[in-house]
Amino acid sequence: ISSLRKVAEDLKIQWEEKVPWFPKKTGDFDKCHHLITRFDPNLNHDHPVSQTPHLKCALSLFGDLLPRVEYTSQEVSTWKEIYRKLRTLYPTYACKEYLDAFHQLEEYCGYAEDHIPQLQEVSRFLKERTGFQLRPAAGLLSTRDFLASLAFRVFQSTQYIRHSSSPMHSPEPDCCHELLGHIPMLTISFYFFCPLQDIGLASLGSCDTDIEKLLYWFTVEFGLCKQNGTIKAYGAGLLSSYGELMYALSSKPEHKPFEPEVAAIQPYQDQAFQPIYFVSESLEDTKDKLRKYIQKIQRPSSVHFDPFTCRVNVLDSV
Ligand code: TIH
Ligand code: FE2
Repeated sequence: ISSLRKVAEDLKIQWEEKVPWFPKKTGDFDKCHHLITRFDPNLNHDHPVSQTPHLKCALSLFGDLLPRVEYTSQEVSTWKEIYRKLRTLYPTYACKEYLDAFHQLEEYCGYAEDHIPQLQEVSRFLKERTGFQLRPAAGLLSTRDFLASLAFRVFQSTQYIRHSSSPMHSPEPDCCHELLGHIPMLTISFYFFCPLQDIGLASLGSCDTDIEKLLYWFTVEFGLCKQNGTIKAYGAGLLSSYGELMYALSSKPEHKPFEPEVAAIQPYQDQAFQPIYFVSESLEDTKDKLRKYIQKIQRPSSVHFDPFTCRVNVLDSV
């Protein structure tokens, strides 16, 4: 028996050496907030990350404990400018599901041009709709840390706002991007609830190259789809940037049909607009292709999310 125990011990050690660490419960997220800083906040004072007061977020906080932020009147006016402009564009540029969700948020969740919704009120609304919860993030997270939280239906969101000099586009996420880009899509259960969590589960313990191929960028962030014969946006990175939204749906960039294998290896341009966008036949088409693609990915082990305990269980090692 002791030699069997030794074999099991050795196998466990081998597995742990090969498979990168990943969170098994939401309390583990305190180890999942590695930031990617492309600009040095000390040198670049215009960059949103340099606006430190909002960055001191208390970790481990969820739901009703999410910290509230007092936005300055200048910040609210930046929000207002972005909100007004995007609101006029959505009927033409956003997919129908987004538009419906956005109107619901205006009606039931305090979305308005004079008010930057607090993560706390939005998280409560989301939890009722799709079981997603928000957690504050201090900036652009590593893809690994960001995707890991999706496995638990937790969406890590920034709370600070972009600088007033660049309302039409921000190279990194800010609260306009989270609230206007992601949140409406996160309320649509039939579409995003499953594929998004599947992407998260597929990321757990995967190597860096596989993580980059999980299709996140050209669907969740920059996805386009056809609706009634025209192309509409469903990607959050487009729906929060009026500069890129108008550009993506103009004739300037290249539009390619959405094929997971092709989109998965397309490099994501992290400083400017994308030169290429992928267009699916419909939102259903995106969802089906995405799920099939994710299911085919070889994983180091199978993982299962237990909704009662909110834990991820590792089922076996391949
Ligand atoms: N470019 C988006 C915006 O201006 O709202 C923000 C980001 C999307 C994806 C990465 S950063
Ligand atoms: Fe995003």
